Amino acid sequence: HTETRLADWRPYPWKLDSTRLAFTIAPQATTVESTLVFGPGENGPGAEGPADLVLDGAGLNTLALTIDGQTIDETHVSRGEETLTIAAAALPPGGFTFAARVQIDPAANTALEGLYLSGGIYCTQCEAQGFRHITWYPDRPDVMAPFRVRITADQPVILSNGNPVGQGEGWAEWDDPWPKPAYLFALVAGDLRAVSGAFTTMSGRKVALNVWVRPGDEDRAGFALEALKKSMRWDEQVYGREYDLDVFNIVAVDDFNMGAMENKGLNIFNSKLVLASPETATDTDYERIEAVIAHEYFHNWTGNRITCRDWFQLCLKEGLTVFRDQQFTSDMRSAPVKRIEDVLNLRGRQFREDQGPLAHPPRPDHYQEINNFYTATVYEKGAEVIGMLKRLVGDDGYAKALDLYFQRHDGHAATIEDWLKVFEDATGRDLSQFKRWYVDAGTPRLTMTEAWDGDAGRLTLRFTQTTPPTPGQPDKPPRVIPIAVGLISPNGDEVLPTQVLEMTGASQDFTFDGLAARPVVSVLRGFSAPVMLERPIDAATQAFLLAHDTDPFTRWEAGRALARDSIIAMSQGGKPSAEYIPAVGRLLADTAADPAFRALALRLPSEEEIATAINAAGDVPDPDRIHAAREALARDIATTHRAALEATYDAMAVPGPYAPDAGPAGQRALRLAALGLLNRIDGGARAAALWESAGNMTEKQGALMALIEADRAGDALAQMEAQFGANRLVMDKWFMVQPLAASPDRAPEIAAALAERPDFDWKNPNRFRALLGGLAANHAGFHRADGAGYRFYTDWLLRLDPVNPQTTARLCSAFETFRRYDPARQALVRAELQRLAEQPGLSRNTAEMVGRILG
Ligand code: DPP
Ligand code: ZN
Repeated sequence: HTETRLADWRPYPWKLDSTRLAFTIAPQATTVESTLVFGPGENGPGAEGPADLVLDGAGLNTLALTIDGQTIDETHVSRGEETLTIAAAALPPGGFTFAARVQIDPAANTALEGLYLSGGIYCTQCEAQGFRHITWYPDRPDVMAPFRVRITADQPVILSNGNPVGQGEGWAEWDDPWPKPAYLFALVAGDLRAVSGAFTTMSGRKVALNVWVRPGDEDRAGFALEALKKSMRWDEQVYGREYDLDVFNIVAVDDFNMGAMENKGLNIFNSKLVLASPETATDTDYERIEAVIAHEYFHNWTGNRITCRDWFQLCLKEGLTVFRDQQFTSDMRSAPVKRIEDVLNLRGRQFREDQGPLAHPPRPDHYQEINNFYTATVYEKGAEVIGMLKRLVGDDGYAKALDLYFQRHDGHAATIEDWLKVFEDATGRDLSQFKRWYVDAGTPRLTMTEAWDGDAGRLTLRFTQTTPPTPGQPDKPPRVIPIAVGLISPNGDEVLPTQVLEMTGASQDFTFDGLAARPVVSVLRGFSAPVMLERPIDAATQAFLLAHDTDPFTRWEAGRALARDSIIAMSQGGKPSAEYIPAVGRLLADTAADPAFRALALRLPSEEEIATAINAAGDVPDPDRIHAAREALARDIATTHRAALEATYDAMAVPGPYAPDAGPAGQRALRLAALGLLNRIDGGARAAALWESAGNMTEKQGALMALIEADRAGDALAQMEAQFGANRLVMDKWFMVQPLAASPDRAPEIAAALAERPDFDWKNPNRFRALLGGLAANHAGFHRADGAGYRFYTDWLLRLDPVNPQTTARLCSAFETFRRYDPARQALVRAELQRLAEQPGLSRNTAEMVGRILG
């Protein structure tokens, strides 16, 4: 398949001045009439002579094509696989109107790209290249135009982007004055109910807000609406960004490949990121809903008003918007807790990606299928890079640069070079070395060694950086690394508050003078750079940092390292660190600390994290031994600290009605962390009691997972099904937790039995991901030595691929770590990947993923 390359980007030769669309909606035959007014482009016919008109389209039944009202002579038309080219000879050089009439079939659209039906609701998904499934168009983000859209549909609610300009029985017309690329187009038609509110912007304009849901779901949409208002206020207060239309609509649909989509004025969401009630959603769901509502809203400026010149620049909008939603959540909830959660997520998904065959830079320079680049690297590492930039230029420099970015690029399609230039112009810094973070893949290894000169009272820290090879990038020059450091005296007082060291060389020394005694170094505070830190440090010093560090991230990290080292040692036949179990006791006794922080500190690293660490140390992880070691450590902790865990469990019961706020959510998290440990020694008794008494889904799900682990969940699962059988989102949880929490020796069989059920609605991406993702997240179960996990998983990828290539391709990443494991497991995975590769008609999406993973 052909590759698209950044180096081949050329400006579009024509300027699209306006887009008019008229839809006549019907399930099998929707007609789309488009009228596109083109003028000469900046680099178009005037500058470079006559230019052809190249339009993108896929799966269209073309009924008519005209230029200035005249049918285009077929001799001027040539057709490619997904393009239509009209020869320059047929185009008046001063400008023209292109019109097309096409027919499409939304009912047959199972790929969920373009216009499709989800449970009777017509909706669209056009990012990245879905619009070409709707009509012929320059489907590229740097072609921006105002849209006017008229929709005729036998549906009570008809929505599109922008402001409503007219409506009647069975039709509506919408006008979006803000020039936008086609990927931000959206249309919705269906039987929907609005949960409505209003927002008055900083300049006093009133905006109508609606969250549209299916009849019956209205009582689960209020939290999303409030999150939207908070997001709008926050973006005004922190970034000075005001909303720019009279109405903001959000629609929840059940069938959606991604989480949500920022279409101008008409966000379309996966219903799991909108609908929430205490009985159906967990604290984590609430936090995610708030964050994703914010994320999509923030795109209105970072993504929509300023968009990407081409898809290689995806992290320009995604990295920045993730960074902004992380800031928002930090402000709404607990900043230290949010930082730790983000680092866990980064390490669990992005570091994993960066160390395997799918590694790519935040700004890649080639792809076969852009949908395969909506990755943890583009999103989460893209956000980390902005965090580093802010640390390097300071808060004021960041604010100035962002103001300049909005001023200079509003209404345009920009690049990473444009982004870095505003920082250079606003702060006077040279960012050429910093740019490596955008163009190089791989996670740098940062080592630190210490030299102490007691006579001089001088501490020298020596840092060394190297980045391992990644596909296509064997050698990488050093990067700029901001290293936040603090020094703590042996009595526990901080002698040097946080300082940011700027490392630019491959190896570099930093000295600290005037120290009365050798301090303990707290390094990479706040996780100041996305690197893997290696330092010689003993367990006693880690325990000291866990007790005394003033930076919550490095404090947590010290405990994490002790737990990780303990499990690794146990999995290799050794003993847990002597420091770790007593340190857990101190943590349980520290009732003054934030419960959410204590919950994070109490939770053991995942088996996947242990496997990653063993691999990074150059050894081969054994999934069964890792599983056994982690279980044994949990039992040791529970046995040693039984009384303190029971006291914590009791003390963290939250009285009164449920509230999804950070405070009570933190208490519930700590309570469930204690339950998880006690569950190893009480045979599931406490979990069974909690299952009976819990009044919210957070505790219900926690109890259910513990019951599955204790192998006594039969009644609970039956009750949950009886109560929530008709609730898709709750049943997704039901499908997910069973393979996830099952004993590895049964997980693949449990997943296979669930897949036989009539309510395993596998064409629904949420349901498919729940079951397959649940199994893939059961590390020892998925990697079971007999290959049953791999086989089951591949059988289903093969089945889904012709139906929904995007979702299939994403799920292939479960195999990205396969080279870490022993030769027998590697051979089993390779055979499954071969089976995929040899499938006739395999989608371009999946073929690219399989090809890259096989290498
Ligand atoms: N652009 C979307 C988002 O990240 C993904 N389709 O919000
Ligand atoms: Zn986004």
